[in-house]
Amino acid sequence: MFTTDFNRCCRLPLTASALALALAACGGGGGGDDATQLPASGVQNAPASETGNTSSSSGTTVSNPASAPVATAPTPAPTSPAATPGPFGQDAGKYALAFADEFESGLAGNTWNDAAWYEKSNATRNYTVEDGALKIWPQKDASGKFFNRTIDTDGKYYQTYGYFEIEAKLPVGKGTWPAFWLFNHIGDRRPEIDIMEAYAGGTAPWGKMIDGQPHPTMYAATVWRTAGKEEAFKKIATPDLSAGFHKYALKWEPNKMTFYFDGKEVYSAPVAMSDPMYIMLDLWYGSASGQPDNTTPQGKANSYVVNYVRAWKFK
Ligand SMILES: [Ca+2]
Repeated sequence: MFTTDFNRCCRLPLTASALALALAACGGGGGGDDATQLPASGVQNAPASETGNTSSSSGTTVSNPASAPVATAPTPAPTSPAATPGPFGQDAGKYALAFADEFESGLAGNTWNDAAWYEKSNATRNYTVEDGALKIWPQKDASGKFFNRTIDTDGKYYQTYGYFEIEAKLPVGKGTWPAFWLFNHIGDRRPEIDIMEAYAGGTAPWGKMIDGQPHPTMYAATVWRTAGKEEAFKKIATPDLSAGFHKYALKWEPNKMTFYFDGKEVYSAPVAMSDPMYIMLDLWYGSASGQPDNTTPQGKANSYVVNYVRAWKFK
């Protein structure tokens, strides 16, 4: 449990000092697997008192919105882009499109990196852009190990505030840990906004066995002021996220962050963060999803498929 909490706690490798901070912080109300078990049908907000999402570092109490349960059906196929798309479900007139990749023509090297700044790109190719989408799939490399694949805009695109959205379908299998997040490394600070992290291999309701494979049936939204300082955390129960495309989004305002699933608000937290952040799409392994093994489906057919990523600024 503790190990699970810690691993979920911070996505980035930590320095020794940051590790100590993280361990201290995650021993508290970090919201691990002992948080409320939510029904798998539809999206529901658990009572705030049961999610343990009270900050242990800043004293900020994070509350849940009183939104009604949301039920969504997966989109069987990726949607086509509008000429000037607005955030799904939002008043488009309040937003100006600032960044968009519809993944129609390869991965633009002047926009994206294919490895995090602290690692080298693995030579085993486990991603592509085809059929109008970015696909990242589980694959063992030449040494026989699964490896992290990170697609990010570090050094190439940053944004502070606005609305951030992807439409994506998630992979299945033990150990898979797909994510969509905003991040930056500024000196020793590691501000991080996890818009979507899923753990198919995790204990229900993170994942559910279907036809012999664990499917993702919940995801988490998390905000870190820096490594080890969790400001907000929410588990969001969903339908099977590998069965079709869904929209995962964040509205980032100066004193508030609001998370959306298929255009419906699922969580809001009064967190103030003001750093420029870059965009990350990745497929990693571990944490609450467990370790990948020979049961984990490899290959393109089991991809984290991202139809688009878009970001708007407030007008
Ligand atoms: Ca697309």
